[in-house]
Amino acid sequence: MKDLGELKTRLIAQARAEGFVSARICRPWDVPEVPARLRAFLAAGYHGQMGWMEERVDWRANPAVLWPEARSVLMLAESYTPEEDPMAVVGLADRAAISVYARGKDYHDLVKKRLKRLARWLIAEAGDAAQVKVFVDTAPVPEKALGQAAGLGWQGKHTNLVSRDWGNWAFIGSVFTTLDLPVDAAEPDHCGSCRACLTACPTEAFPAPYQLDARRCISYLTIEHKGPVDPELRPKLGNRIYGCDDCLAACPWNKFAVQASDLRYAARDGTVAPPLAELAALDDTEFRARFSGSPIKRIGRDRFVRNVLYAIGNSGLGELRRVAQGLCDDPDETVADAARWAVARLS
Ligand code: B12
Ligand code: SF4
Ligand code: SF4
Repeated sequence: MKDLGELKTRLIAQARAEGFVSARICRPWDVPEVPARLRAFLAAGYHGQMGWMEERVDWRANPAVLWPEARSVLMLAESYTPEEDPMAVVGLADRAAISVYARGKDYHDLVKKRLKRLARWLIAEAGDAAQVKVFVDTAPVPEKALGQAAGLGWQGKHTNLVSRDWGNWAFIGSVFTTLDLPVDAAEPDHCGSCRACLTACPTEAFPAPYQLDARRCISYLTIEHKGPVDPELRPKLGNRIYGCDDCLAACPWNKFAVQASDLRYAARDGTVAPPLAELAALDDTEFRARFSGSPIKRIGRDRFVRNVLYAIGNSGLGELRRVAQGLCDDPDETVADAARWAVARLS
């Protein structure tokens, strides 16, 4: 067996060469607090319609159960720091706000390719006896908790991973392996008395620091939630039509944010402040063509136009009433409901 300490040093260097901003190692069983917290989250119903979170709870709660032969988990952070001010578009009445992570190419594809290359490198170096599996939001893995255990950063009060070296604009990926690689120290919490993310949230989605009620989160409401959104919450969406960045943008540790690792995360044409009227007019074919390769495509035209209509209703712009009026008889009942709501708000 090769020297695993030396292999780890070269593996981390290889991960950095691939573009990951940080790479650190923990054991799969280093997250003993997760099972009780995940069960509490589910028992409170905070997952809303994300019924898939109730499946394979034993795996999601405990990575050691997910793959019992695994001995080490390499946790990786990939920066997608925006070049433009992420909040500049929020409040531009006739424009749509699309969250930073969805302005470029789908991160699942980009991160997964990098993880696979890294896994192939590891097998080539360690020999066939080593087994490896890679994940990026593709399996029931508690990525943030593992990231903290490995020392990538800590789970901030907004529940996302934050680092003193790269802020919070980063995706997380993992490489599980049967190799017994030396581990790194967990990262302690550095939130202190700060509450910036909690107060920045437009929908008061945090019942307590470090806990998110997804049912109130704009990211959940615009991406995951099917059917009509609770009328009480619709005005709070503002012009956010896909995801939300308010809590992330508020974090003071972003002064240490590093440049995005891949140019393909940069905003593509038509994703920074596109006109609401233009988006409301998209039919299914146009929607698919416009958002090909983007994570936005996943929600489909109907949910997307529903979100655009809530933003139109929140715009206060009488001239957009006509746009909403034209969708009041849309074949999709949720779109038609959103259009009627928007017309009523603008009347
Ligand atoms: C489901 C999900 C969502 C849901 C629910 C989010 C959530 N916070 O749970 C919704 C749709 C709302 C969502 C939104 C977003 N998401 Co998301 N999401 C996930 C997913 C698939 C699972 C997360 C999960 O298991 N949640 C369940 C709860 C129980 O887990 P948890 O938040 O970790 O809960 C912990 C805390 O509550 C904590 N806790 C409870 N009490 C206490 C007390 C103390 C003192 C402490 C310290 C902790 C603590 O313990 C719990 C268990 O660890 C992960 C990918 C993955 N496989 O992990 C991506 C992931 C978390 N999402 C991500 C992103 C980028 C986002 C958005 C920023 C996208 C956007 N711009 O709109 C927003 C952020 C919203 C927010 N404030 O969290 C990234 C986060 C990267 C990072 N730096 O952390 C991930 C990791 C995907 C990835 N691979 O990069 N997401
Ligand atoms: S993503 Fe937006 S709505 Fe969700 S918790 Fe953060 S600030 Fe609140
Ligand atoms: S904004 Fe403040 S409280 Fe929230 S995660 Fe960042 S440091 Fe922690």
